[in-house]
Amino acid sequence: MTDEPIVDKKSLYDSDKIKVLEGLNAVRKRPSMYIGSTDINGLHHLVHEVVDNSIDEAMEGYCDRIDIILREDGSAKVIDNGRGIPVSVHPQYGRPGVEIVMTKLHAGGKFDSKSYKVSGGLHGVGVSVVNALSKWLEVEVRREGKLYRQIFERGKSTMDLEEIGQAKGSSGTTVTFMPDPEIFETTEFDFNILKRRMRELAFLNKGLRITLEDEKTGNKEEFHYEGGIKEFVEYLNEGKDYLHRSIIYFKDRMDGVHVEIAMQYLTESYTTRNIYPFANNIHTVEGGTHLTGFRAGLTNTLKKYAGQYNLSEDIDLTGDDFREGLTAIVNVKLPEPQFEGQTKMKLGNSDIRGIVQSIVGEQLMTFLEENPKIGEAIIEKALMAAKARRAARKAKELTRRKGLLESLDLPGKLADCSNPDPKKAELYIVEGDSAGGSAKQGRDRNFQAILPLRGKIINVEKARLDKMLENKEIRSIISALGTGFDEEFDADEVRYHKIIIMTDADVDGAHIRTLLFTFFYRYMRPIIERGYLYMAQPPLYKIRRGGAVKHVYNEKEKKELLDDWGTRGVSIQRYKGLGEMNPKELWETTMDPDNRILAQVTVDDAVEADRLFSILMGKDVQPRKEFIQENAKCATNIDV
Ligand code: 0RA
Repeated sequence: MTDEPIVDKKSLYDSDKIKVLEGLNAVRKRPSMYIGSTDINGLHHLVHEVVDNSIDEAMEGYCDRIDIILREDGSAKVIDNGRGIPVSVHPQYGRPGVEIVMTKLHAGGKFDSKSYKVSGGLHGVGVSVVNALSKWLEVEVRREGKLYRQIFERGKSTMDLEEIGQAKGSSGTTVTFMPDPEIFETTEFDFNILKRRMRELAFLNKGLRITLEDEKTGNKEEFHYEGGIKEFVEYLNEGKDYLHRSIIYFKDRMDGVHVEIAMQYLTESYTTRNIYPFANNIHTVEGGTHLTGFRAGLTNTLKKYAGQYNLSEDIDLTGDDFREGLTAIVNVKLPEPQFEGQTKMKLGNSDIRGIVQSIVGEQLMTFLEENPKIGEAIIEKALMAAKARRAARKAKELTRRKGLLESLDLPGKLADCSNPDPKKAELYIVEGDSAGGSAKQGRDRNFQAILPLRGKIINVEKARLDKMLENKEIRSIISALGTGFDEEFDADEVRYHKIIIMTDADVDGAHIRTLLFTFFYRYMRPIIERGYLYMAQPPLYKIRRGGAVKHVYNEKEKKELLDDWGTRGVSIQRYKGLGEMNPKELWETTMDPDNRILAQVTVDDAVEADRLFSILMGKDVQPRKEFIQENAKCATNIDV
C-alpha cells in the first residue's frame, strides 16, 4: 500500500490545501492546522467531525438518527443509521474502503459525489483526522446485512477489517474514539458545548433525531424538530413579544442550491443584527454572500411592496429599517462551499448572492400578498424605525459633538495601563466599586486597565441608540475601548485585545454579565468574533488547613481537595463576591496570567445568554417558571 493519500483534485486550488498531501503523521505533528487548537475547542472538534460525516449522510437522505454517547472511560461514541462506510476493497489501493477513509486525509470524496458535503474551513477535514488524534478508535459498519469492525491506535490499524456477524436492524456506522492525552490539553468532554451544537444541527436538518447522553452523569437530551428552522426562530424568540404570530417561512432550490428561510418580527426589539446565516450547517458568523443576498432581497421586496400599496408615507426606508426587530435564519446548502474570512466563517461563493436574493424576492412577495395584514404591520414598524432612527441620529450627533465617546476623553473611573500596545493590554470591566478598588490595587498596571461599573447597565435589546447613549456605563465602556460606535465603529481601533468581564459568582453577577454580553453582541460583535471578550473566573472557595491556603474554582475541585486533605481542621470560606477578596488575593486567584482562568466568550455564548435572559426577564411568566423548573439544579449551584 502506498502512503500517498487520496485527494480530490478540486480541493487542490491553493496552498493551504497542500496539507492534504501529507499523511496522518503530519496531523499528529501539527494538530492545530487541522482542528484549530488542542484545547477544549479542538477536543470537541473531534466529535463534531465524526458527527459531520453522519450529517452528510442525513443531508443526502440516508440517515435520520444520530446518537452520541460520552462514556465512563472518557471515550465518545457516535452511532448513525446512514449507509455505513463502504467496506469493499478499493481497486487502486487494495484495502477496504473503511480503512482508507480512516487512515488517509480527505479520503471521503472519491467514493461518491457527496454534493453538499462541507469541504472547507475547519470542518470537513475528514474522520481520519479524528483517528490520527485518538489513542484508539474503533469503527463498526453495518452494511448489506453484515457487521464489520476495525480498530486503530493513534491513526494506525492494529488489525485488518473483520466481519464479526450479522447486522441487526438498519445499515450505519458507529465510531468510538478515545482522545489522545498526548495531544490534548484536556480530554474531558463538556456536555453543554456539545448540546448546543447538536440542538443547532437538529434545527437545521428537520426531522433528524439527535440524542446526546453522558454516561458519567446520566444526563440525556434528545433533539428532533419536525418544524426545522421555523422552530429555531420560535426558540430564539421565546418569551419575546412578536409582531405576527406565525413564522414566515419559505424554501426553494435553484441551480442545485437549497435555500430555506424562516423569519419573525418582534415588537420590542430594536436590533438589526438578529439574522443568523448558515451554510452547509456551519454558522457563518462572519456572514457572506447568502447574508448579503438575503438583506438585498428583503430590502427590495419590502420597498417594492410598500410602494405598490402606497404605504411608505414618502419616507425613504432603508435596509436597517426593515431589519429592526427581525429574527431570521438563512439556511443554504450548496455544493463546494468556499469559506473565507479571518475565522473561515464567511461564505464566499459569489453566485449565492443572486440566488438567495431572487428566491427571497419571489417568495416573500407572494407571502406578503397572501398575508396583507402582516405586510402592513411590517411596513408600519419599518416606518416607526425610520422616524426613530432620525431622532437617534440627532442625539448621537449631539453626544459626539460633546465629545462623550472619544477615547481622547477617557472616562474618569478608568485606571488605564501604561503599555499602549493593544496586543498586550487588558481591560477588566469590574462589577462594583469595592471590587474595582481591589482590582486597581492588585493589578499589574503595566498591562492591566480597570473600569469599575457603578450604576445599572441598560438592557440594549430594548433601547434604541439614543437611550443607550444616555447610559453612563455604556458611554464609559465605549470610550475606554476607543473603537467608536455604530457607523463609526472600527474594531481595529480597539485599545485592548483582552476585555475581561469580572462579576460576582451570584445571580446579580450573572445578570450584569448577560447585559454586557448583549451589548457586545449587539453593537460590537467583531470584538467577540475576534476572540477579544473574556469572562474572569473568580474562585468559589478558599480552603485552609493550618498554614496552607488553597483556592478552588468549582465543586469538583473542592471535593478533590477535601478528599485529599480530609475534613478535620479544615476551614472553608465561600466567596460571595469579589469584594471579599483583598487586592493580593484578587491578583493571585483571578488576575495573574500565570494562575487565572479566563473563559473566552463566543458568539454562541452570547446568543444563548441573550435568549435565557429574555426568558427570565420577559413579561411572560410561564416561560420563566419553566426555565426555573428546568434549571433548578443549576440555579442552586449559582447561589447556595
Ligand atoms: C465514505 C463514503 C460513503 C459514506 C461514508 C464515507 C460515511 C462516513 C461516515 C462516518 C461516520 N458515519 C459515516 N457514514 C458514511 C458513501 C457510502 C456509499 O456510497 O454507500
